Amino acid sequence: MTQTPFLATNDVRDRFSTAMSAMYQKEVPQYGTLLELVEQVNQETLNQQPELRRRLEAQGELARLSVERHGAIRVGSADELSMLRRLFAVMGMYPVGYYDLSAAGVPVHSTAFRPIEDEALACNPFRVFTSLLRLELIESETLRQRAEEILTKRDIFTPKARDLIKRFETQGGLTSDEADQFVNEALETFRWHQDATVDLDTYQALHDEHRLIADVVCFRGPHINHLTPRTLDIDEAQRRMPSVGMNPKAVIEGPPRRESPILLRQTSFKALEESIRFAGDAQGTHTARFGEIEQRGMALTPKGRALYDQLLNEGRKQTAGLDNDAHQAVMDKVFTALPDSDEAMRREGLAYFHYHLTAAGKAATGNTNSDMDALIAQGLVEAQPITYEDFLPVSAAGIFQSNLGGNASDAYAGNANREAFEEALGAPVTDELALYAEREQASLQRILAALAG
Ligand code: OOG
Ligand code: NI
Repeated sequence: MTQTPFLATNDVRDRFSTAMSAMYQKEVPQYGTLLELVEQVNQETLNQQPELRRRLEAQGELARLSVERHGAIRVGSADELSMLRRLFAVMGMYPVGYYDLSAAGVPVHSTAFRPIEDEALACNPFRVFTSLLRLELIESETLRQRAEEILTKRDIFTPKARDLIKRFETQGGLTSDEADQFVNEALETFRWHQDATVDLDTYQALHDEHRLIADVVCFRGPHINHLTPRTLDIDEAQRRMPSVGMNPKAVIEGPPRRESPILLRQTSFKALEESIRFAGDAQGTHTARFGEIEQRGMALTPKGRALYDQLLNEGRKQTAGLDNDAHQAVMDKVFTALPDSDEAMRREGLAYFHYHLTAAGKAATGNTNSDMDALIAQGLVEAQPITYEDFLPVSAAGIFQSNLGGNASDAYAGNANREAFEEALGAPVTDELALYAEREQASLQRILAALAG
C-alpha cells in the first residue's frame, strides 16, 4: 500500500495552534503571563490531587494540558466567512453550532470551527469561535453603507493562502512543506495591525454605534482577539489574577464549581488599551485583545440543557452587581436542583456518556441484556461523561461584554437568523447535540455487540 504524501489535518491544526500561540504571546505579553499562571495553578492542583493526576495520565491528557483550547475572531462579510470555512477545513475544523449574540446586545452571530471526530479531538481540540458582524442591525443607513464600502475593499487572506487552500481542495491534502507554508500564510490573517485603515473620525463614528463594529471594520484583518488555555482550577486562577497584574472580569461565567463538572466555565483578563495610528497620522487607541481561561465538564442532553438554562436564568436574576464570590454562592445554591454525581446525571438522562466494557465485561459472552443500569450494576460496563466541546451563548455574551466596555444594546435583540448565517458561510452548521448523541449511541452499540458475541 502506498502511503499518502499528505500531512494529517490534525497535524496541520496542531502546527497552526502552536504558531498562533507563539504569535499571540509576542503580541500580547500579558497573555504569556496568563499561561504561566495557569501552568502554576495546574501543577499545584495536580500535586494536591494525585487521583486527578492518575486519571488525566490514563486518559493521555497530561501531555497536552498546556495546549490552547480555543481562540476567537470577528469578520465583516459573507465572503470572509465562507473563505474562512475553507481555510479551517485545511486543519480539520468544521462549523459546529449556531450562536445568536444579538439576544445579548451584541450585533453578531457565530459558530465554532472545530474538530469533530473523537480521535481528532483527542489529538488537538483547538477551536476558533468565529463571529460575523451583522451590518443589517445598524440603524443608521449612512454608517451602514460606509462600513460596507470599507469592508469590500479589504482582502483578509494573502494570495498564497488562497492558492494553498485551493491546492488542498484539489489535491485532497497538503504535504508537510506545503502545510508549513500554509500555517505561515494563514497566520497573516490573524495578525494584529497597529495601523487602522480609516481615519480617526470614521473610527469614532463606528465606535459610537458599537465598539465591536469599529473593531471589525477599521483594520486590515480579523486579529485574533484572545486565546484560551485549559485550567484545572478556574476559581483559584481567577483569585490569583490580580497578584500578577491582571484585571479579571467581574465573574466566572457558566455553571458553579461542582463535584461533577458540567459544560464550560470561563473567565478572562480584561482587554487592553493599545495605541493605534489612524489614516492621516492621528494617534489614538483601541481596546480589543484579552486572555481567557476555561474549564470544561460533561455535555448535557437537551433535557439537561433545558434545566441548565432554567437554573442559569434563575441565578442571573439574583446576581446582578455581585462580586464573584457572592455570584458563585448564589449559583451554588440555585444549582443544587441539578444532581451532582456522574451516576445520577446519567440515570436521569441529563448528560451524555461514553460506555465501555470493564475487564469482566470483556470476558463475558452471549449476554443479550441491553439494560445499561443492570449491566453497570453487574460490573460489566462503565460509563464516562463525554466532555462538552462547544460554547454557551450567555457566557459568550458575558465575555464579549466585559471586553467591550459593557456597551450592550437591547436594540439588536430578537434577531436570530441561522439561515442567513448559513448562507453567508456557504454551508450548514452541524448540530452539536446530534454529535454527542451519535457518539453515545456508537459506544452503546459497540459494547452491546461485543457482549452478545
Ligand atoms: C468571542 C467571545 C466568545 C467564548 O469563549 O465564549 C468566546 C469574542 O469576543 O469575539 O470566545
Ligand atoms: Ni473565548
